[in-house]
Amino acid sequence: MITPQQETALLKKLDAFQVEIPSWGLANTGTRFGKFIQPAAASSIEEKLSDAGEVHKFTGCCPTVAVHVLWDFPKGLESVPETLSFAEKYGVRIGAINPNVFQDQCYKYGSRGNPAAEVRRTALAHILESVEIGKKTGSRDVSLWFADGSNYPGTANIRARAKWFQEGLKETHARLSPSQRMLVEYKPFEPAFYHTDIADWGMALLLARGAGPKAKVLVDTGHHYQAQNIEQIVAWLLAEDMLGGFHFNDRRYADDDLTLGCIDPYQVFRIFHEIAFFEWETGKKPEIAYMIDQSHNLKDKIEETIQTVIAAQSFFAKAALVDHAALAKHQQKCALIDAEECVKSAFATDVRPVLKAWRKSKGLPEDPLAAFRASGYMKRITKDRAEKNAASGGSYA
Ligand code: RM4
Ligand code: MN
Ligand code: MN
Repeated sequence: MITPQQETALLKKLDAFQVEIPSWGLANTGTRFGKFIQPAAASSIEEKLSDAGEVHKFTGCCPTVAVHVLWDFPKGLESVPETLSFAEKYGVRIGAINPNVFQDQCYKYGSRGNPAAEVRRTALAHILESVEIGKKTGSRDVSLWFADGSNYPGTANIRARAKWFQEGLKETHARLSPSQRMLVEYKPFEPAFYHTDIADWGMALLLARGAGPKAKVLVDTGHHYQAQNIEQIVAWLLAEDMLGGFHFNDRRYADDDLTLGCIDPYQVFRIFHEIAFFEWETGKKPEIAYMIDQSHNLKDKIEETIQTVIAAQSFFAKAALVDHAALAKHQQKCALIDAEECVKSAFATDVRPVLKAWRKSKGLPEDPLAAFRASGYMKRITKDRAEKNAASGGSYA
């Protein structure tokens, strides 16, 4: 049961909770074996921002859209004014800028970790252009993920590559404006299968620290080995003032990019709990970018995005309900059952009525998914985009 006081506090907290959606989650994606084409998928930045605008319109908590430079700014800096005008037209803002140093042929053996200095320079130039794009779009974060690594033992100089990364990240940091940050993402494997240059949070943390004070670590929930305790990583990063943000998704096996909380809802709750507990205990309010990074290749993309945003809001709300003062006492006394029950009862609380109340107070539909379905938007874009999408083909051949 949620008390009226808890409800008032929660409504206020929800006002400050925002989720950033990825432009690439609205486009056609697939697996290693082929792309699955959906007739309504977005294939231009205008369509992606239009779809993102719908998600924001119905959920009220997704004002920003993360973008991938090569996919969304094909002409780099030159594409900025047009993109900004689309964002304005569809009622969203441009969020994290994601450079792409993994797609071009020159990156076959790596980008910033490539033994060829020329390729490293090409990668850095693209990242620096992304920083400039971020200045023009008014984005706070440049979000860096590197596919770099090697497939066979003995084929790469791991230490030399780490040094090249350190240098590149320092140079990137030097170009940030006072309002910009850079986020360093890690991933244990894929596409590289023997070693990945930035494989875990320790490596990301060292690189971010070495780069400068505006560099933080980005935790993609799908980028961990099976048994890893993600909320412990989150707790450590918070304590070190190094948690910059998340890429939310869920997985069963590897980096599956499934809907947040679809496999392990308690995991998402535990992450939010560590953050809420930290904030309560320290009185600090770290700047955390809550972003989604999913591949909506089977479900309808806009609907899955709405579903994800609501999931994020509800785990956030459940974690906010933990009685922190009581929990601290139970922990101090090692009252294990009481401490555990304190956390679990918050997880078990049905927060849907509060989320509905919050939406109502904002003039939003109480059921965003149903309202989106009733809006006719899907029908319209399916008609407009089906032909172009059908022609795009799903084969990698
Ligand atoms: C990676 C990583 C990055 C994302 C790319 C597309 O696995 O999660 O954040 O930008 O996929
Ligand atoms: Mn990611
Ligand atoms: Mn990933």
